[in-house]
Amino acid sequence: VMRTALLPGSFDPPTAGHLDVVERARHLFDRVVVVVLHNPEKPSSGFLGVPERVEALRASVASGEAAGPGSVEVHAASGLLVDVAREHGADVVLKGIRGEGDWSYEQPMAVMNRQLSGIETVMLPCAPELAHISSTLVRQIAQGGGAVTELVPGPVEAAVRRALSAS
Ligand code: COD
Repeated sequence: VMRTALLPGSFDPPTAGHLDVVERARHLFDRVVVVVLHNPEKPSSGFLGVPERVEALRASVASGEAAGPGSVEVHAASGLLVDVAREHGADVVLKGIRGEGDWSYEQPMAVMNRQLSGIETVMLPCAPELAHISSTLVRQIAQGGGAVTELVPGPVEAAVRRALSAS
C-alpha cells in the first residue's frame, strides 16, 4: 500500500524547520502532501499571500539537497483538517513538534481528528538545532530589517524580500 502523509501548516513564511520535517517525511512516507491551511486563530491576510507560500514551498522542496524517495506535493486548502485529509487521500496527519507548547496545542486536535474521522496524527520531534525557529520570529526579524538567510530556505528568503519591498 502507498502511504500518504498530510503536513498542514500556516507556513507564513515556511522556515528551515518546516523544510526539515518535509525532507524527513520523504524517508517515512511514499507521498507527502504539504497543505497551506488557514488557521482561524491567525489573520487570514498574513505576511506572505497564500499563493506565495505555496510557490515558495514548491521551490524549496525542488532545491532540497537531502531529498528522500517519497514524492512531495504542495497545495492550498481551507476548512476542516479531516476533510482536507480525505480530499487528498491522506492516511495520516504529520506534525513537527518543537517542545511542550507544540505538544499541548497539537494533542487535543489529534484526539479530536481521530474521533471525527479515524485519522491518526504522527508527531515528529523537530531537529534540536531548528527548535527555536518559528514563522513568527522570522516575520519579526524580516520586518525589523534583519537577515533571515539562516532561518529559511533560499526561495523563501526571496519571497520575503519581495513581500517587504511591496509593503
Ligand atoms: N521545526 C519543526 N517543526 C516545526 C517548526 C520547526 N522549527 N516550526 C513549526 N513546526 C511545525 C508546527 O508544529 C506545525 O506542526 C507545522 O510545523 C506547521 O506550523 P505553522 O506554525 O505553520 O502552522 P500552525 O501551527 O499555525 O497550524 C495551522 C493548522 C491550520 C495546520 C492547525 O491550526 C490545524 O491543524 N488546525 C486544524 C483545524 C481543524 O480542523 N480544527 C477542528 C478539529 S481539531
